[in-house]
Amino acid sequence: MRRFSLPTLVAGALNAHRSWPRQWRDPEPKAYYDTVIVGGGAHGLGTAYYLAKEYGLTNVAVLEKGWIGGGNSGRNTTIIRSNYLYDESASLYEHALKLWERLSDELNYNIMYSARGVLMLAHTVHDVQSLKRHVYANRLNGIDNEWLTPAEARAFCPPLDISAGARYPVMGAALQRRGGTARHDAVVWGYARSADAMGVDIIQNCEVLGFTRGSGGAVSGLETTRGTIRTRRVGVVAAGHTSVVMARAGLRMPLESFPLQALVSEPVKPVFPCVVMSNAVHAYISQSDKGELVIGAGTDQYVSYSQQGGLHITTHTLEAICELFPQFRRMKTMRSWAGIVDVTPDRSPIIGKTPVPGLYVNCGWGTGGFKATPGSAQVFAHTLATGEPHPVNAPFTLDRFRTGRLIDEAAAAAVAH
Ligand code: FAD
Ligand code: PYC
Repeated sequence: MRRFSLPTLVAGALNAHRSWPRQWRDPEPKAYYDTVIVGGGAHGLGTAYYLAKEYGLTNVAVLEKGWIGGGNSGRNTTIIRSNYLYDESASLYEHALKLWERLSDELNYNIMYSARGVLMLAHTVHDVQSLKRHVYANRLNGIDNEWLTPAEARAFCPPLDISAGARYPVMGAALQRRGGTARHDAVVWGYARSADAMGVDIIQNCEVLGFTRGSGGAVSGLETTRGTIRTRRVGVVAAGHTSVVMARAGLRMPLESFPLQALVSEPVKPVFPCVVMSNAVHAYISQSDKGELVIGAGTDQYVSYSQQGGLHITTHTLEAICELFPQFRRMKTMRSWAGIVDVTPDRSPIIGKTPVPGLYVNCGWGTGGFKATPGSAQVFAHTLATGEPHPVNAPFTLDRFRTGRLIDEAAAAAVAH
């Protein structure tokens, strides 16, 4: 018979009481909202949370075509880090990392942020030079990052094979100790619960089909599967499908959409202490608190909206993982999935105004937006509430693709795309 200790029972009762989805308030859309967020992922729900919390804006709706967290927010491998090369990106992701460090307290909801360290492997001389450049650049920006020898990397991550004859020899690694993981669906629920408590309407099964425009072409409302909603301010946060939504407002976005896949193994006892990423072999791995090895691959090579990527992509990733960590050869895959990521030409996000008055966009996170969630949401809320960018998102304009002032972070993306 299974036994429960008193602390476990008490914790269970508290969690059941706090669990936001059980207290689901599924509102009918109102006729008018000051602000509407399109997309009920963590970025969209977080934006609504900061609009209410920091700007007192509560006549806000989040419209989600499916269920909250059913997009990339609930499909990613939850890696959090801020070791980006360029100042603009380092500032954005470090802003987010600082918010992650206190997000459970802020939301009074355990999002299970775990700073277990992100280790990025170097397999070639080029990798060594590139990762060391990141270490130095990060330190100049006050961001922790350090270089480890192969032996130090193995001491930090004992399952790692550093033998000289390995198919992917390890020549060293960059370690960001403050990097780690968080529980993705808890982030969605935590933001949703708090936004809901402040009066935000979170409306599921509500797809945005079109935009209505008023004087000067400004946004005046949205056509949805649950009727017309009037509003004067819309923030689109519809990762993967941004181009589709924005086309409905007559805007062509500099984005391409690709499937990105991940999988988990059967659960096992704790065997893997950190996060390991290898861009050269297109593989990254950590172990969830449930015991599953969480493994991610690169994107498919062709644009697609199919949430089922090519089998050869994950096959390659699993072969690489077995080369790097031979003890995992006998593990079994439990389930796999894909999400659709939208990628800009410079692999950096777009957060800000559009040429349509009242229409704002937050997109282009490609393979790496989970780690940005709290920072992205907070600066987007600032932009929506004030009509001006926050200093952190000021460089990430849509306009940069016209002016040529790009932020080409491809080298730091850490995932092949
Ligand atoms: P989403 O969670 O996708 O939310 C957008 C929502 O918009 C969706 O729920 C969708 O249903 C809704 N929507 C779309 N169209 C409409 C419409 N017309 N009307 C209403 N709603 C609409 N990032 C990292 O930093 N670290 C990682 O380890 C990592 N791993 C990843 C692994 C995989 C397999 C994938 C797919 C992504 C990964 N990412 C990672 C990227 C990360 O998941 C995303 O950048 C991030 O989750 C985007 O959050 P979001 O809230 O913007 O998008
Ligand atoms: O950007 O760190 C990242 C990442 C890991 C997996 C997918 N993206």
